[in-house]
Amino acid sequence: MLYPQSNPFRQCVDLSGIWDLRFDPEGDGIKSNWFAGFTGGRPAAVPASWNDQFEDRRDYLGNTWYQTRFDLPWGWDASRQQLRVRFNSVNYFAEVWLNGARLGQHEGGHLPFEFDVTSHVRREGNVLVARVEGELAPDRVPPGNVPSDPQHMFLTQKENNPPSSFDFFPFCGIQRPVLLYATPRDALGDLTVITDIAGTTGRVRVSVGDAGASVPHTARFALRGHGANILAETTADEVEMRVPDAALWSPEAPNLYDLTIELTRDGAPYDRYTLSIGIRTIAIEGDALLLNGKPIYLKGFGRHEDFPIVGRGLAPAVIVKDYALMKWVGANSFRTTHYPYSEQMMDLADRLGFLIIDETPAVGLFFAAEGLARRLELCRQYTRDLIARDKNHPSVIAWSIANEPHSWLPSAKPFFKNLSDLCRALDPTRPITLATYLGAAEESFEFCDLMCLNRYAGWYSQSGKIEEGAACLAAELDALYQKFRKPVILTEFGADTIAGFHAQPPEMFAEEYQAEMLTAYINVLRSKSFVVGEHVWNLCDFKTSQAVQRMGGMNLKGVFTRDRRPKLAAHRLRELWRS
Ligand code: BDP
Repeated sequence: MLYPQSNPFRQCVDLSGIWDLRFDPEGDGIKSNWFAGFTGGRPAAVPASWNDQFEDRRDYLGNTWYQTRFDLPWGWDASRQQLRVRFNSVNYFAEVWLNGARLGQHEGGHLPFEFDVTSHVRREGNVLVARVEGELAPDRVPPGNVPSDPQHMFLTQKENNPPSSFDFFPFCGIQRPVLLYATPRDALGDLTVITDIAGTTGRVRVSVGDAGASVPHTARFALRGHGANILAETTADEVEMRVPDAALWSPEAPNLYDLTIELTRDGAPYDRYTLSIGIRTIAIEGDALLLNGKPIYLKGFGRHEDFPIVGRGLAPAVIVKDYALMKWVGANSFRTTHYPYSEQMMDLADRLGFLIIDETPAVGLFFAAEGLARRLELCRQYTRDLIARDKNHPSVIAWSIANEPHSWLPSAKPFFKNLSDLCRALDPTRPITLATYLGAAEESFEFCDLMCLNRYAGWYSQSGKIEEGAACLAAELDALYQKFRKPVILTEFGADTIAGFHAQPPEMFAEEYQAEMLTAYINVLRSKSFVVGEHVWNLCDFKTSQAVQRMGGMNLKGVFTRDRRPKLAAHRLRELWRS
């Protein structure tokens, strides 16, 4: 799936702005034909979650209608172009109409979907309407409103408001831009780029998907950058380009090349697309994670797309700031906890040299029989869509197929075998992982190349006892490695911390406690040769459901506050990671 772009053959406009929004708790919209256009809406920002824009609907997750109007830009022509509307992310469910005609529906937040509108669009006065809802249900992914018994999960969800089975606020709405875009008929539909290194030569294999299916065409390729200008041409669907003395991509030198592909018919170009690519390899050998054949150690964070007022809405300035903060601390990586991040976040990782463990929205999964087939089908859809969207990013070094599944029932294992088989078939070039709290009891590590462990000894257990917590961690890491003999990343560890609260000797919730706990953990991790990375939970404080352990509806494990001010731990990590 190619991100829309503008060039002499393609055009794209962003429909973001102030839309009309109407809450519909009684479900009146369909019978009142709101899909053809409605009145009485209130102004609402797109992209943004709706929850924190208004005073009256913070916890409301139900039926909600959005509407905007647009005219086709000058020169666009539905009789010779293909026009589409693309939603980059709507949480959780969307049903969409254009000028009263139903375009379709989509389930699952955080991944893009689009509709061909060529036959519905008018030159002027188009009305685009979406019904959106984010109700929490056991057969959705991520699930919510899950019964609290051992068949389902371990902790009761009823004590959370809203009752999610995950620890972040279930923000709803059109959370990333909505794009209207035009391509030529028979346009290039997809590109897959796989890179390899032979000595000092970079090998770039490009396959073309869906190009000009109905007409004969020739594809011309140009790979440019770092002094290279390599050209190739083919009528087949694949080409390999060789780059002598390639400038490899790495966190220290995130070198990118521009790959331009042009489709021609009878010698004349009719479509063009340019993609930034990085030449690099990623592999696991023994206990090591290798980037470009050399061992690499991950230092970084789990994070959330979360900011006051916009909720989970795309906020480009926050993305830029978060990268600046991560660089300042000395991080080189992060995991997209617990759902795919925006395309803009991914593009900047390529440019700035961050390594990403790219996670699907499969958080809080449980394996009781009811709804299981549906949850698996959704996870398969997310895996396919995530790989289709992110496969060409050099920054993506692994796929995470779940976070903290409640996987003690026997049905968990076939579930993850199924998902990891799918993932490997779609992308044999990247390691597969999942993040667990079960430790060595996580049977599905059998299907993974890398093991991600989340640990809070010294916080939820061994509370107030940092040294005992660290000893516990050391023993668990050893047990895990003994059982599976695969490299480990500690993908979560941390402590809730109230900025400005101090205690000496360190006490839970004080800035000193967080700094000391992270330090003790890092000392343990550095003593284990099979550990290949450490991701602190979390980069920033973030909003979650209200619960007794979540003061002010916040998870306070950030080393920065929600408005991005450093706690003591940020300075401590900076010392540890930059030295
Ligand atoms: C882990 C989850 C993460 C939570 C974290 C915590 O993976 O989403 O926010 O614990 O409790 O279990 O802070």
